[in-house]
Amino acid sequence: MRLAETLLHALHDRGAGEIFGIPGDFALPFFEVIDSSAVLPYYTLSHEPGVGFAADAAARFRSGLGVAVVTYGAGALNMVNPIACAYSEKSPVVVISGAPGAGESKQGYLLHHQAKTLDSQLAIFQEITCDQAVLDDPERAPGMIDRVLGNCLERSRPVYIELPRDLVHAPSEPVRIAARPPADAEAVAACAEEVLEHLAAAHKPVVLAGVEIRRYGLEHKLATLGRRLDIPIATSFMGRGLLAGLDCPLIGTYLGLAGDPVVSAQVEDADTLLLLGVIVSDTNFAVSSRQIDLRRAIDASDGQVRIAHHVYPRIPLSELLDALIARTEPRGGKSPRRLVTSSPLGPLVADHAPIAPDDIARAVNDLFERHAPMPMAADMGDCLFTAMEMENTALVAPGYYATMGFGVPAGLGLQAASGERPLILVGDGAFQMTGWELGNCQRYGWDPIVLVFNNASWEMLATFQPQTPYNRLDNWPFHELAKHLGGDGMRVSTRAELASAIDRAAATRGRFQLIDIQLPRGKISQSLERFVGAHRRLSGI
Ligand code: TPW
Ligand code: MG
Repeated sequence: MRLAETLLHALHDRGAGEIFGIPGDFALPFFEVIDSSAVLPYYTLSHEPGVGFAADAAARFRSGLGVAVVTYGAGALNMVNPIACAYSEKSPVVVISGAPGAGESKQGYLLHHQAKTLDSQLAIFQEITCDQAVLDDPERAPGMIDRVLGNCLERSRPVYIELPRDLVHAPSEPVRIAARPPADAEAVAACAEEVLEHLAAAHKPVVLAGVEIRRYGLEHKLATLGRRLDIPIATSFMGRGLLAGLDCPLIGTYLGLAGDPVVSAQVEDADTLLLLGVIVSDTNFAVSSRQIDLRRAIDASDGQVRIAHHVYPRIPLSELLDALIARTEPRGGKSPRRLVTSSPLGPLVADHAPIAPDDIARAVNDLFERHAPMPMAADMGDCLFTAMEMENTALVAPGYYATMGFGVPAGLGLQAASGERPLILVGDGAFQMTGWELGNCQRYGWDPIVLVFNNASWEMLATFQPQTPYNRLDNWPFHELAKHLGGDGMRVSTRAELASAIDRAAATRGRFQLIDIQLPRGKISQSLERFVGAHRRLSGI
């Protein structure tokens, strides 16, 4: 086998489903093997940030590996922001960068795409990946690939692999997946028993579920545990979309003062809060009305469990859930609590009034009711806060790292990975960053529905500083651009136009459907309104 094939088969055997990439001369030999070996399908996009976001969304959707292949320097360094996002939001993306060959690097002159030294790129990615391998020795390469991919999945963080272009065809052994040391069963049992003791002693326990539940494919296990314990489950902001469609006592998404007050009160009043795979970040907790005392919480994340002042190391979340389920009894009948929200929006009124962001949530909820729910990708901006008012369905979004530019390429990654038609929510500012990637849909037959929240503004920022000129944008005609990119575009300004455009988009398959939704400047969703208000009050901005 050639080294490149060894790598491709290892990715496939570890569950990768496709590759996203952009070639360059240092990556061309590898691309040639990607194409001719046909081990994994591949999709090229237009700009490396899109490649990184698409691979990240595929990883999030699949609860497994996403793969991004780029060239050295100009290509790989263009992915620093998406991979930093994947690192902080725990998405297992494998970055594979072509690299100069061993001979070239010894010639003594600077090579194109070289930043400072030939190892600068590796050093930069060391900061934003959990493991790295430079495959400069075909004999050691299979072992390194196994270690790196194993760590990627175990830690659910990105990894970095550099493939020198002169070794792509070097003969190599296949990767043998080495057994990893199992967790200490006694430690897992002791930990599970202590968790159950705390829950049994509590009067008002609540489970807060975070992204690791999705990353490790544990939604069904959590639903089972939730039914058995009959403890209310809220998701974190990042965990929105978890448990969609499963029977369990889900109460909604916790967002402190910015969220549903019923859910916030329940989480903040809990006498024992069990955090399962939650990224404890300011987007969730800095907007709490009462500071949650994390010392009174049980925090299972990053492969360990912290209870008050002691830590059980090396407790994988999956094994903890197994141990908890094994120590609880099934309950008869359906789960007693259902998803509750204190302020259901109700259906869209299709009149001639201008559109507000909440109307978009109403229109989407109506669509999901008529058709099945669709997987969603949201960008940063009011579109993400509006998504909190939409039905709980599979959602990928940068809720913690909060980078713009995620939505459109992530939606493409969702469609490639799931085969389902996604719904993309994106602001006009974010669309200006990566919206062009829609031009790649026609080649691959992707047909997302794209809702552009077009307020001609960086509105989230304008909300903090309403008087300043620099947060105002021009009103770009995105609907007109759509047809040149191979899709259909519609511009809507009233609620009646929005309703009929969504119907038309849903009925038209095979081409992406972009709806340029004209929103008055200054009109934001209920969720963002509360979020900004809470931030102002608590941070003094
Ligand atoms: C890569 C900072 C956070 S929100 C925002 C900016 C510039 C405005 C978003 O405008 P958009 O949405 O997309 O029109 P909306 O609803 O607010 O009008 N650069 C990056 N990421 C972030 N988060 C910023 C800047 C920012
Ligand atoms: Mg905007």
